[in-house]
Amino acid sequence: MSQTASTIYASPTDVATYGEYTIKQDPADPRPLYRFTGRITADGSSGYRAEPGRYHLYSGWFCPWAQRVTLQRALNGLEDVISVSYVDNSRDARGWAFRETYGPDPVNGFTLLRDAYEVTEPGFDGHVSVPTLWDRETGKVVSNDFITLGIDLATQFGKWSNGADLYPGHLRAEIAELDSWIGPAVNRGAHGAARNETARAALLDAFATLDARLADSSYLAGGQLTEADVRLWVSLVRYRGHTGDLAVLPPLSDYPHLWSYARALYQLPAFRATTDFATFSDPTAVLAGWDSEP
Ligand SMILES: N[C@@H](CCC(=O)N[C@@H](CS)C(=O)NCC(=O)O)C(=O)O
Repeated sequence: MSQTASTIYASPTDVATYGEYTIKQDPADPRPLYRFTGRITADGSSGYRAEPGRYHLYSGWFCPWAQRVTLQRALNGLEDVISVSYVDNSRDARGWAFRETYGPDPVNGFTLLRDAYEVTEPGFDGHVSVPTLWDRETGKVVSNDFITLGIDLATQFGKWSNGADLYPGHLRAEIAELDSWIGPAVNRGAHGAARNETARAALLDAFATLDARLADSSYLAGGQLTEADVRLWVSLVRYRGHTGDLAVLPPLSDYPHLWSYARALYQLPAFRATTDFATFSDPTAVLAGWDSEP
């Protein structure tokens, strides 16, 4: 029997009826709001063995944290190993939902991403976020922890991957060191930088440091493409387009080495395939600039 649109799609986003999406932490409830931290391992010792066809990634085109994982998947050539689908770009209190924009949930037929969490933990009241990794075998959410998801995709699927090593052992300490300042200043800081002077100063200071670092290197660590570049790039591509007021935020082209680095990465198929500028909130974030020769 064929399903009708109303059974496979959520009704349109309707904040007037449902309200805004919010998370309220109950002070008496000590459980983390991001509760799903399962790890995938090549040998299966974690309970989640790396296997083709077993996992599904719920993603969102707009989301930098989700793009880290879709980028890892593409850079490792795992498109046929881990399936992916995309939630709609807007939400109300029901959270992320499947709508006509990107099609239905191909695995479970859920209309709301929340349903995946509810099946996994009845009564779940924490964050319903992308990225979310689903396990077809146990019928549960494995993880919505973007850091470990990215690392597990990069390191545990070697048997099926194209051999790219984005998280090499000898560069992990350096990648962590980069994360310790790029994380707060850029990945988490960019969002408030238009409104908050301290955040803006930290962001622009990080851009200046990155610009100097990239003056004679095409990549952030070890002279090769790594997880550090993935983490930075997903925020760079959304800078101004997704995070702010163009009047107070200087264009990336003010940082010529950083800008050239960002555009060079955009020339790579995995970066292009996982980016959709149309899903960023500001239409003036013009693709043309990104598409010009670095
Ligand atoms: N904030 C998350 C990262 C993922 C994230 O924030 N995703 C956003 C979309 S860009 C989301 O789904 N937010 C809903 C929520 O966190 O409840 C974390 O720290 O683990």
